[in-house]
Amino acid sequence: MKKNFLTACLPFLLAILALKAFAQELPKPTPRQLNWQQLETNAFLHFTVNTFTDKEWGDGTESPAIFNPAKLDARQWIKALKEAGFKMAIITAKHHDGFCLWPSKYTEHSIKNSPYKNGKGDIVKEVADACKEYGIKFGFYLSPWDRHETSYGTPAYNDHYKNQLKELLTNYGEVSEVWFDGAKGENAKDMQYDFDGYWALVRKLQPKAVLFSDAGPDVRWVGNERGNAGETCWSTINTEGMAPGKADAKYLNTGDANGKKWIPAETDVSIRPGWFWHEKENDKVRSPKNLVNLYYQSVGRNSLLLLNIPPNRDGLFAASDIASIKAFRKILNETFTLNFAKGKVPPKLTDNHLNTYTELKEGQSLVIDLGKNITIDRAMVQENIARGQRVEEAVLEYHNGNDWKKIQSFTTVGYKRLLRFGEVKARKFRLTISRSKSAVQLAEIGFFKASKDE
Ligand code: FUL
Repeated sequence: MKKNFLTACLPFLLAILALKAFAQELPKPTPRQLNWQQLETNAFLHFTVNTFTDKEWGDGTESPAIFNPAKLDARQWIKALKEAGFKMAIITAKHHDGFCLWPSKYTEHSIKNSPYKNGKGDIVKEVADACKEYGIKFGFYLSPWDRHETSYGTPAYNDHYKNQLKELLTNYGEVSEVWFDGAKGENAKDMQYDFDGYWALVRKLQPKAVLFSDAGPDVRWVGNERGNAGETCWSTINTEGMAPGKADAKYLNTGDANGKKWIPAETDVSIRPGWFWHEKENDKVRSPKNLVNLYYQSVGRNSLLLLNIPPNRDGLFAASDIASIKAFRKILNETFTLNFAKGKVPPKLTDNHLNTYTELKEGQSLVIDLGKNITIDRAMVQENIARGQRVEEAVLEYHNGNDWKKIQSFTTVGYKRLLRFGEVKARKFRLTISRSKSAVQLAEIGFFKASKDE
């Protein structure tokens, strides 16, 4: 009798166990999200009629005749980006003013009615070709909000938008990211965008491209335009009730430890106060040091830095902007090339591969003995995010000969956590996982001394 009862219960017990295991499964990135995250620094290119009218938002009444970047050289932009270590360039193919940088068949409000190359130009193509030539990825921004198009505000606009999307997805080779801006202004407030339809089109025509909008589907907004990812930054969120233009910026900034979807944060910020080039902002270009700070606040907090460098009226990057991004990369290289942990920890922890890792359970520590006293002021920790994000809290300490002393405690790690602290001279360091969702897959660890220019 007793045996029969147990036999009868067994399938239920197994089902409960299986359900529990399923419930604890952590969200994980898709291969395209995983590749995207590891790019670390991408570039935004804001360029349209605004560059010539000195505005940030055009109203759609601008004449294409004003758009004449006579010396335009997209190779100059992309070469500078490549040399400064950027991995992708995203061009504003159409901003809110509706002016198209490519000769779209579906509107007259484009470069084809501009003096630029006598109406025969195609700046999207010039950028895509330059990206191919220099070996960086290509993406585009196509503003859903359109202040010029007459069908805007009616269901027909969705077809118009999809037609334009299709042109961009089919005529320019591989596309790695499509940016769907949530900004939507006063004209036709009740315009219902068919985002599901837009996204399905990208999936069909460019399956490797990640889709950005406020709350995903692949990549989310970081919640501000100051270049500041949350001190705690989860790659997971819940998206119920959110849509482009309707998302809680604070929530997006930190993500959600209990989020069910993997949608990492992208930190978009401009090298100048505005997104577009303005003469009066020529002396307000962020310094290399300032850009390095942005890197720590974005990449160093489990996000990706999308830095905007706006071409000027000649159609060139200003020399000041190029100098700044180059010096920025030089500082990063100087700081991060020599990892003092290399050779002192299992090789898999310094091999630059996320999928080779050491497991650390909650409460466990890794002691790193550098063999002699070394002065450091930067540290790096990375998780194998292919299996989800697990660290909730951790602490880095050094041994002063008698005791362990705290350097810094921190929360999330995810793809990368960078720590900055005053110089510490020690031989032994200790990383402890104080709290974690499940056993942490520690992929990389690094100890560095910052470049003197930082
Ligand atoms: C915002 C836009 O309104 C700005 O002009 C800029 O394009 C920025 C990246 O997104 O929503």
